[in-house]
Amino acid sequence: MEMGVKEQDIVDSALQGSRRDLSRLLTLIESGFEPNLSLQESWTIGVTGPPGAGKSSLIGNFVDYWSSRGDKVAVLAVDPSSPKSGGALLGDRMRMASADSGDSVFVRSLATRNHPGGLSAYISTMIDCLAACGWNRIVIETVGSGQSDYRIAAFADRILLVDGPDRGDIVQAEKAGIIELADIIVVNKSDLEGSEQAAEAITSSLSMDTSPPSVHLVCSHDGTGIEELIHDIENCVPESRSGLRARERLISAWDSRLLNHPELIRVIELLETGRITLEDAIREITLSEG
Ligand SMILES: Nc1nc2c(ncn2[C@@H]2O[C@H](COP(=O)(O)OP(=O)(O)OP(=O)(O)O)[C@@H](O)[C@H]2O)c(=O)[nH]1
Ligand SMILES: [Mg+2]
Repeated sequence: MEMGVKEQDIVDSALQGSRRDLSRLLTLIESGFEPNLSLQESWTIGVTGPPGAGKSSLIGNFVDYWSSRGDKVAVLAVDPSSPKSGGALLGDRMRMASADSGDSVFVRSLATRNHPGGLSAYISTMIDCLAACGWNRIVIETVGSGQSDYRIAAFADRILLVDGPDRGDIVQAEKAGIIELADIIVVNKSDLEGSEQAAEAITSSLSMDTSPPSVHLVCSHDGTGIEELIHDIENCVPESRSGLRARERLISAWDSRLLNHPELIRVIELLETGRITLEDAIREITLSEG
């Protein structure tokens, strides 16, 4: 999309701190708009894990900590599965924080359903945009209900995997290969039975790794272990897993390109009816690349 006068006004206003125009700008980006921004260094963390593990609650803790320290925290919540605990919870925090510490929290929900190839085409631009607008802590919350969901977390420079005391959750994460991507693993709900065993099981399953992620047992309800966790997050070296993350970003972008390809339906039909081979199909797609 070409940048028109109206778009430029929105960009300028967002850069000057208008939250409303920042929201509008993110909506424009979702529809393919690429603003001309001077690149800013960004600080990003992806928070992923199974539905209900406590990602939003944990992020709420981070928001309180960072905003009270004077940081500006932006949260991109991808497909919050429970609007009540996700969006609303952070919404409450946002109101709370803005009451006593100014406009220091910005929360935006993003739905993948309108984007067949996922959000990978937009997420980097959104991050750049938030950073340019002065948000110095950018959190991406994604529900890990499938590999491509987890994968979006790889667009952040640090990855936090959140789990509950239920061993089944971590097995799911293992299968999706997210454990290798995680810089830090959090077992939340330490107030519940089984959480300690879950943390131990995870730690021992990682003992063969050369640089295993650290494992934290926390309770986002009463704050147990949160400060140590934040300390670890702050000291996390983003370079250590950058190769793995680059790989995931590439796969996301590739998937997205394929799923949005104008010839995709035609090529699938040809495949379906046996008129071309899989090799031909790939050639068709790559040759007709615009
Ligand atoms: N007992 C206990 N419950 C918790 C804790 N943290 C969160 N919960 C509860 O777990 C439920 C899910 O919490 P959320 O923070 O919404 O979890 P989530 O991972 O963001 O969930 P989705 O975004 O829907 O995938 C809520 O009912 C929380 O109150 C905790 O430390 N202890
Ligand atoms: Mg949530």
